[in-house]
Amino acid sequence: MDHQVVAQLIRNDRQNIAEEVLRLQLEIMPEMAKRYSAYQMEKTIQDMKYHVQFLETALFADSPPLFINYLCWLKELLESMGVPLRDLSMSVVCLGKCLNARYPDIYHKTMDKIISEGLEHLNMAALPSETFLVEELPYSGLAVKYLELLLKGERFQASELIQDALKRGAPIKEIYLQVFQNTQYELGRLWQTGKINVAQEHYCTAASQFVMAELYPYIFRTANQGITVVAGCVGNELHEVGIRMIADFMELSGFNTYYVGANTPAESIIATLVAHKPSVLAISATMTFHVAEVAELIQKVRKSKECNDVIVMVGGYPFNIDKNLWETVGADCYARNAEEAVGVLLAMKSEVEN
Ligand code: B12
Repeated sequence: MDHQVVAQLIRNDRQNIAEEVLRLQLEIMPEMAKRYSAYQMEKTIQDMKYHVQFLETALFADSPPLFINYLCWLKELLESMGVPLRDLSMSVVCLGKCLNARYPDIYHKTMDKIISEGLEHLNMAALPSETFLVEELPYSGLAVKYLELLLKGERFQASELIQDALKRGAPIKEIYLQVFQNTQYELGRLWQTGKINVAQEHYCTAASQFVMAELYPYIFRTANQGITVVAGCVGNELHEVGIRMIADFMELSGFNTYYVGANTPAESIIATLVAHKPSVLAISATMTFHVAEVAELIQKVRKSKECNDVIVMVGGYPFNIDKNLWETVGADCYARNAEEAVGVLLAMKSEVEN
């Protein structure tokens, strides 16, 4: 398939492409060198690498939405930093030029399709992203108060707020999805729009992981059905809260879980499957450029005689953008969130039990 071949070619040449794109852009916009500080220039090279990585994944999966979503996200991020939209648009144009100059004509149509759809969306007027703590949602008042406390640095009070809500009858699953998940999404939005800094996001995330851990006496009390799920992230993926929620919801539903968290090399995941013989492997990726790694991991699992019968479930940010992506990577199933994940596994119960 042309799109996967060209994705692989680009992957092998990422750094050179990123440098070449910046060189081309500086040729077309020489004044950029005066407008940007040395630090901004360094960041721009990093951005070019991200352009290449996201495009590469969109090509791998033949999925324009993955590249479009990236560009729209980056547009809002750069806007909050005062970077003009024309700089971003031009960098994408230069990426297209660079790739066409580098690779044979047979790949041009495939690459142009994704780049031109991306540019089209980039140049559309867009509303700023809206809060995730929407008033109409259940427990939104609790989520707002919880986030306010975390942003003030009051993690113990935030913990008390959650313990109190539990005592008053708020279900753990609602607290997870409506409070922890939505406040995490809101933190991302606040960072992306320049309203909080990286340290604030780190503090709040660490505090929420601590508050979640305090709920474990309630979670690990559930009767076990004897079905094991191994849950973790592919290598280099640092976002672990989503897959931890998946593991906790599975545990709450009576599955036995073996949670390995972020950044787990394929070989270690396979060794875990061989050692623990789970019925299900739940794999998470948040950064779109880790999708190819998910596909590679699944291929390795399928090739291994000792664990090729495991059911592979995937999920995370890119899988929620492109609803067919789970099939592209060769998984058996996918779910949008922790609640749906339990539903999907329960619906497959007879398969899972065998
Ligand atoms: C916290 C955070 C971090 C932390 C993570 C720490 C940790 N211990 O986990 C750190 C600081 C490491 C981090 C780093 C980065 N981050 Co970050 N991060 C976030 C943030 C704010 C919250 C993530 C989170 O906790 N979500 C809450 C969980 C519960 O939600 P979830 O992951 O979606 O999971 C649910 C579903 O997706 C699904 N699901 C997830 N996995 C699975 C698996 C299976 C099997 C199934 C069935 C379902 C499923 O179910 C889950 C539960 O309901 C998000 C914002 C966001 N919108 O998510 C940004 C965000 C994901 N990060 C972002 C970015 C850009 C980065 C960095 C590139 C920043 C940088 N320049 O370095 C790096 C990349 C690191 C890497 N290589 O992985 C962007 C990504 C944008 C994009 N277009 O891709 C986001 C969206 C922020 C933003 N709005 O701009 N980040």
